[in-house]
Amino acid sequence: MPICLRSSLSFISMCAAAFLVALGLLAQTAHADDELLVSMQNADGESVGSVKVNELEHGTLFVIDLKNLPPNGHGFHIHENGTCEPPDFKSAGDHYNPANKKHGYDNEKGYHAGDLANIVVSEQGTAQAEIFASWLVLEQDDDAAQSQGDASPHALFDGSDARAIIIHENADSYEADSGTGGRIACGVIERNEDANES
Ligand SMILES: [Cu+2]
Ligand SMILES: [Zn+2]
Repeated sequence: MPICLRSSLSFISMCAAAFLVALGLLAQTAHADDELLVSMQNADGESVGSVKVNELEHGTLFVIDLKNLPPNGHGFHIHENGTCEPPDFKSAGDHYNPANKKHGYDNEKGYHAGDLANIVVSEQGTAQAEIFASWLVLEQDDDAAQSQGDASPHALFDGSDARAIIIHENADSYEADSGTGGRIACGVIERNEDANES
């Protein structure tokens, strides 16, 4: 901004205004990049709704809006591979587990970074819920990781551009044997490409 080098007062204030506008644009861009929309599909390749993955100041929020699912509780996890091949969705691999833990919130050797809370589907086949994971961020911030030491959050895209959200047949017991059974829906969480360009 060569205009900023001029010393007249009016140019200085114009320069400050241009800088503030630029800051505002930057903030907007950063916010948009922090929210990813995941389309969920069932074993027949039909849509069962969506999940918004939204990085907040202190963790990651999953905003769930689902339909056409069987009623009652279902395990809801992040799996390591960002590929959803129906009908069994085994392509998504195991639970995302960068810290080499065991499964389950109620397991003394647990839990996986990809372990999330169950969703409950209504008699109408719909589910609206918000699940917050304080231990997850989208991208690793190196400065934050150093200052927080062992308590540093796990970055969803550490070592990969994509992960999967899986919905299981049964509710998760939160114990070592999750009891969740088969995989009934899958969606790919993909890194926002715009974030890499800026
Ligand atoms: Cu799972
Ligand atoms: Zn797990």
